[in-house]
Amino acid sequence: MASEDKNGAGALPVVDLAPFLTTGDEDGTTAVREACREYGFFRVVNHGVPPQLMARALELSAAFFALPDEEKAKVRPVEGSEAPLPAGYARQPAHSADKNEYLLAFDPQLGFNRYPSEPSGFEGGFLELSDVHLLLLLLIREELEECYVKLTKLGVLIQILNECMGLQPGFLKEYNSDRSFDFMALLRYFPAMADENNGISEHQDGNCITFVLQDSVGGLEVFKDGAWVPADPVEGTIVVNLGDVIQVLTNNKMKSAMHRVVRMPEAHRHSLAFFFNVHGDRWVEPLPEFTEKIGEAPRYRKFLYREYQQLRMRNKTHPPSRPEDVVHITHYAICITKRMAIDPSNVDPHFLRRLLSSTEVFPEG
Ligand SMILES: O=C(O)CCC(=O)C(=O)O
Repeated sequence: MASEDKNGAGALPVVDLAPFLTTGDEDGTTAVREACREYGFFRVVNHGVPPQLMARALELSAAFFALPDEEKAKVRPVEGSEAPLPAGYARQPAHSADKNEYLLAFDPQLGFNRYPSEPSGFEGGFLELSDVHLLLLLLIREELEECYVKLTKLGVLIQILNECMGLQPGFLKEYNSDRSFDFMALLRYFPAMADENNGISEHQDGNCITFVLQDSVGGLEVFKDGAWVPADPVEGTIVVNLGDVIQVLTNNKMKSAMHRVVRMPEAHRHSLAFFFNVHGDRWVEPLPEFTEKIGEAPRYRKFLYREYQQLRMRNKTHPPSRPEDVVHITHYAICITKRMAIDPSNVDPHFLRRLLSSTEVFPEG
């Protein structure tokens, strides 16, 4: 069973993966199904990623972001790289509502990743950095790559989801067998200002499932039943949320969870998000199990994952000035026009806003 957090630290359901990871036990499936129905967000324990490794990855990330800007600039993405998204360091544009900086990394075997090397001045011994800081930098590649490998393994959750969705055994594993579009983002959020505290605006992730590691600062929030619920840090646990691909495949039976990050006063927050994706050449559309086989109309037209991922990245690198120009999954929504009485007080305002900003509207049938 999915249990609730007992310490009041963010009321996310907690799923113990030990039974599933050790024996392939059904319990994992039941707990995930309950958690997905409730929130689309849950916390996993006994997930196979050693807590010490998680802590070190976050420390190293903090050490990286604490480097002077000119050092971070040395690992900016390489122009013309064939990485699915720009691998390396970036900072949100000044006019973006989001106030954070990040480092994107792909599967280490693909050779796209950029890591800091010796800071300038190393040879001359004129470093302003502490020895601890230097040591962390020398370890960063190895530790982050180990973390990447472990988080990729946690992608086994896709098999639990397959079961929860009632699909043919092995369907999602086969559909989603290529790992070259997965990526990991190290994030640093700046301290809140007196009058402004947005870290990442409310959004749903565009991928399949996301795994989030966070330091002790807090600020991640999940939208549920019309309110923002904190997903506070709990040491050693990983927060998991469903993304748009699962929402589309299930024709909205499972929801891509709405979330945001609020910045805290006087503290930088560090997190590490691993985005378990599908390959860019995959077509994504509602599966027959959630449409024709149950007599329901598809709520999305089919799209190539690569296209959606690029559009989403553009939201980040070139944030549109009008909120209605930000691309969400509603970009592919088929608007089912039925005459119905809507009580505005019962409509989720986020859903309504996205629906109205959808650029493609199709009549039913
Ligand atoms: O920093 C976090 O906790 C979440 C990050 C996130 O939502 C994102 O990168 O899409």
